Amino acid sequence: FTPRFLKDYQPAPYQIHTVDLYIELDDERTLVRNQMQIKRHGDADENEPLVLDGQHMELQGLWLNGEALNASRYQCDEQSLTITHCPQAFTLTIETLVNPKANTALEGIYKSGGAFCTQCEAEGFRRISYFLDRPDVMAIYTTTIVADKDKYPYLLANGNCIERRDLERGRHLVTWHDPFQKPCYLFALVAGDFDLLEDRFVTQSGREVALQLFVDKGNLDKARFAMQALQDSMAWDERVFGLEYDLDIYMIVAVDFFNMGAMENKGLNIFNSKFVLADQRSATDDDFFNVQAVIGHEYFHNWTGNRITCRDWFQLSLKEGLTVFRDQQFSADMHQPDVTRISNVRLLRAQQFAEDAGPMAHPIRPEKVVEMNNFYTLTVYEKGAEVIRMLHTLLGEQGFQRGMKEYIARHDGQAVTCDDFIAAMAAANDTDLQQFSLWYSQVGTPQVEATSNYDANSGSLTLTVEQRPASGQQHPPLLIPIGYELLAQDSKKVMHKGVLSLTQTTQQFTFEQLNEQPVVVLLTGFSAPVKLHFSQCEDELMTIMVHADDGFSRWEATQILFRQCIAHYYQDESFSLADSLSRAFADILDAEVEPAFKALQITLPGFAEMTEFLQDVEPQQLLNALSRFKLDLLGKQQAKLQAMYQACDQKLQSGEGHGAGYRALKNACLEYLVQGQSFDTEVTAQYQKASNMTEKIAALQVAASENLPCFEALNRDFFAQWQDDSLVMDKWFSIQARIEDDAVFERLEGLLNHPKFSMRNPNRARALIGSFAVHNPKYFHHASGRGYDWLTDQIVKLDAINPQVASRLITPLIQTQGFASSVQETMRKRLQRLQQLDDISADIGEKINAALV
Ligand code: BAL
Ligand code: ZN
Repeated sequence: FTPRFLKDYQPAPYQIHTVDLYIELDDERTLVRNQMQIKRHGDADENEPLVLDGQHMELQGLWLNGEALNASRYQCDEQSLTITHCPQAFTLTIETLVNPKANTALEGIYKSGGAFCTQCEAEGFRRISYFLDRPDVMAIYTTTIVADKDKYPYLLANGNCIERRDLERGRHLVTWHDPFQKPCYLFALVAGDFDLLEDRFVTQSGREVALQLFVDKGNLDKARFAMQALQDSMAWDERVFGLEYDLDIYMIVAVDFFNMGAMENKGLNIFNSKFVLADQRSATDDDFFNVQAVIGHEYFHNWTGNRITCRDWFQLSLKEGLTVFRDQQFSADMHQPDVTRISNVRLLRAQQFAEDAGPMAHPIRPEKVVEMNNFYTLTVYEKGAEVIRMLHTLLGEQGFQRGMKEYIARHDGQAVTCDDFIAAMAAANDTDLQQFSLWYSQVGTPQVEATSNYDANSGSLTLTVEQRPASGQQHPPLLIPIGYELLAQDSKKVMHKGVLSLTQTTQQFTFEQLNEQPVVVLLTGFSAPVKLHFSQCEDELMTIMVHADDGFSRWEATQILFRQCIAHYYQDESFSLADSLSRAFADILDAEVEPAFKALQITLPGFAEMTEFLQDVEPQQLLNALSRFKLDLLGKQQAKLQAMYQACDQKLQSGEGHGAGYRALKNACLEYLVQGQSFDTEVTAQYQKASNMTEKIAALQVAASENLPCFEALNRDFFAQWQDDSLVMDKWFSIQARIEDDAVFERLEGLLNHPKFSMRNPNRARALIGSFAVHNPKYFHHASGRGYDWLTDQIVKLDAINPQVASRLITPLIQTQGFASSVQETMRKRLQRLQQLDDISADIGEKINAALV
């Protein structure tokens, strides 16, 4: 497993300027003829060989300037094709055969159901043809596809369609030309028989763009929401960023077999159907939210990723961090900003913080990579977006947009670096961002410690703020924006608010002329991806919980109270709920706030979030603490929770207000109410009455997790009703994996052999294996180690089929940090077993080696 290093970057000695592809599709013998115009770079040595990347292909023929190449001029191995004595400019034609049907890794050309499709990011194009498979090689593509017309009436590729005709033997040919130069990772091809939803978008300059959404037959109604989301994304990018779409057509194809969420191929996005198909009956409110966010994300890539791309893969966050920030802003504008922001932070703290503290910790711009697919991480994406958000906070919306304009003016059509982005931002705002750019190279979650001191005589408040690198890390002080509010004790009004720039290891900030001691709110809006330590008493937190302007801080105050309380339960088996906290919980339930916000406020920190805040965690002890705390809250506030549950139900039945908010709150109450096991009738009623998946699946989920008597009947009913809907079946498998009873391992074995289960379908594998490892901590962390064994067994099987998916699913096993040493040891034994296997993929090998150093 040989690593590559950012410091070793060299420009390619050759550039490929045009690519003409002729592809005759066949299940097992797809022919690819690739004709390229290539030039040697002016600075390169004329003896420099041309080394093209290529894997899993059969070379059929090779021509240079039309002449078949003599065998002495080239060498071919499992990874590359090397050609010597190349002229300065030439045409190279390569013919290869590939086998889409045997391609279970789902990179390059493969079959999803009956359709051919492609996935080239990061390094999948090398499975289609020999190529300089790196993002700084940008070319103009013309793609001709030939296939059987009955089976594959739609033949799609990037750009505009320039030719279409029938051929002999029932075949047809379609040619596409993409006028924008692009790296090969943005190449795409699809051939299949679909239902097509069509619409249009008129851009701000008056150009008409055809919008086409291709879905499996019978699913047209489930595509309408995605079409609306696309139109909303296009309008939003024009309104907020002034960015207009550039081609005459924008196509999205939904496929069932897909490693990622979706892919931003130029003009031809390919999506996991999970992020396209949605209707009220079969999709939850979260599914709708995600469809809109992912449609937006891929669309926004057209500028941040496609028009301006990455010089090399170490720069991935250049496009991903920025585009996640853009999709988060889009979602915030389309929904409630506070609720959206809290969701972003929950994901970051529950998962990215763990990654940043684990064996695969890396900077948002990694410096060393074995398998690039391992770096499509929460760090590159989510922490990357937080870094962009900090820039936005420091520069303000106008300054940020000035920087974006400068970035695009300088680099449109280029493959660039994170440093280029920062330089454009700095130049446009006449500021120095050198210290800020340290965020691109630091590892781990920084710690910030704050204390406050109020001097009543002088009316001044001094905040002393100190920053420290994450444990085991070293770096100079970062520029950390710290949002704050000062709340008056009596009136509870906000006296001051703003952003402090922490630039030194320790720094003091003084506020004068305060005639009373304020309540200090720090890190408003979660203004930096740090762990804040700022000791505040219960009264202060309760004031913030109700009166802070900033919604994130109001939510965070309740979370701090909950976390502190859960820590007491964890440390002391006889601990029981203090009246003050019970009253605070009642205040939250009584408060006049949006239901979606209230739902978040009463949702307790989960297992993963709590392992971040405790040390040497004994998993069963933590689960026990979480459940006792919930039960005690229910014991004290059952009447209020029940009333709230019923009030939400009535609002929903009367169709009043925003349904999703009431559904979220109703389900959040349900999570408490089922704890006593006396809620069986209500759960059954919720399941049976629900006309939407949000309420139905929540009822089934709590019935499963609490082992309610109604579960078996509801589970059978659900399966009978939805067995032919692939996305809903993923939900069903996920629920089965979460059932907490001693029969879990036999059940899991049965599910692996279930006729609806397939290891080759990434969504299904994630639904069963991923859900068990992440959402069934009681049995995943079973003291016997059986949970770790089961995951290890599945990783071995999956790695032989699809290393990329296997490598994602191993995450809970490598993140041993935070657990008690005996737990870590039990986990490591399973990793050692994997390390001893001969034929493990580079994807898994890189992670295990990192975990076992
Ligand atoms: N570029 C890979 C999928 C995505 O981030 O949009
Ligand atoms: Zn992306």
